[in-house]
Amino acid sequence: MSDIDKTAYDVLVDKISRRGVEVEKVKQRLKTQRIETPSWGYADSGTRFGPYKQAGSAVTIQEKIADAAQVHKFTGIAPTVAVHVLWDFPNGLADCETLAEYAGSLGISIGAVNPNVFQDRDYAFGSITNENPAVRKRAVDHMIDSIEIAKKLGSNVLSLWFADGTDYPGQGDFRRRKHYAEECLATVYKAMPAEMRMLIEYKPFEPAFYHTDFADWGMSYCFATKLGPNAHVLVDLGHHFNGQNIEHIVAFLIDEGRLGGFHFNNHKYADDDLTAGSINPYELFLIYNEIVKAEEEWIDPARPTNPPIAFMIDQAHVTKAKIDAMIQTVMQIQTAYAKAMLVDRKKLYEAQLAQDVVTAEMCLQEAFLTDVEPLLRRVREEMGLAPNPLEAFRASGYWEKVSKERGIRSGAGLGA
Ligand code: AFD
Ligand code: MN
Ligand code: MN
Repeated sequence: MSDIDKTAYDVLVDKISRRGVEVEKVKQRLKTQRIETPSWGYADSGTRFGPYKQAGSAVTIQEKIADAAQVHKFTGIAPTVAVHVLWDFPNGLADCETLAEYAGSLGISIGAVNPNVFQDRDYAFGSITNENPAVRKRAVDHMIDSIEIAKKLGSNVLSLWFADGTDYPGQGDFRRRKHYAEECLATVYKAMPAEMRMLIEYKPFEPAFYHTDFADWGMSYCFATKLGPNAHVLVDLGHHFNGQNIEHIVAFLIDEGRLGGFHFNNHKYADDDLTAGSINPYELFLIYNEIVKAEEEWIDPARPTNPPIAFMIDQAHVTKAKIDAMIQTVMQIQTAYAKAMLVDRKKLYEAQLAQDVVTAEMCLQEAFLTDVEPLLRRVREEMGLAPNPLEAFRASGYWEKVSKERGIRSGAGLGA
């Protein structure tokens, strides 16, 4: 039968089978892919020039969870929501009483718990690196309270980001601040239950303009390895200087068994929190190429195995409709994963050994340039989902209903 007579799916299956890729295994892995969405992505956000309010944006944690449940309902692979302690639980533990059950009633659960030690003005000169021991203690106590909240919510991931840093040379002592941070992290680490993981995020710039105390992957790695086996590095794609090779950082951390998770987004100039893959889809593919390689290659018992990776989105869309953009992001990440599984790894390995640069590069490019839509549509149909999650959500009438009920409001969080 000529390619013209076959469906797009059959033509795709033929093509990728010729690369030695087992399509049924790819489909199964796509069905079990898991992406976590952030509660703060459903609420109003903004820029440093002010909040940008949209009619219908979620305000309460219950509304955020209801919106997140829509993303999972139509994509089938977003069953957990990351929460932000002060933005979602302004009254702390009291706000969490029935939340796990509520999320469960909507078919989702709570994922990472993010303490907030960067918004209160007490932290203007640092949280766990502050010269004032009372401020350091306040930050540590908040993180320990966040551990209690995580236990209440059934979460095993404590996700830490510190805005600590200075704006001018001389303002702070790098090494004394590092010692304060090590001491505080050790106290928090010891307070975690055995099954909990600490993810330590890094960011080289903003809001501090001269230095940040957790500036790059190496510093987070160093803090994590001093703490113990349950502390890992969190890679936020927007937290690198332009041109940095993030897929190399990812490969290195996987090889050291310390890649704890991602905050997916994309950037053009800074930490823009744009939709993943919207500016540089090839970078997202190359990152997933390292993840897929690590999933597939024989595990060398002599080397550390990487813990389960938390694939989380960290975006707070300003100009896009919130739930549309979150579904779009999940679809972008799904596409990157599907393409990365289509690499002819045998041919790539042989080309690398032979120093055949063009063939090796073409192995990646031909996978990246493969239209995987027919495969994704088939996977969704086999999962009992609409072939296009975004179109299906838009046709559902959910947003028309809630945006009319909610209107434009003020609330907690980024866009308060
Ligand atoms: C900001 C920070 C960082 C953090 C996120 C949620 O840059 O990425 O993970 O807020 O707290 O984007
Ligand atoms: Mn982040
Ligand atoms: Mn960020």
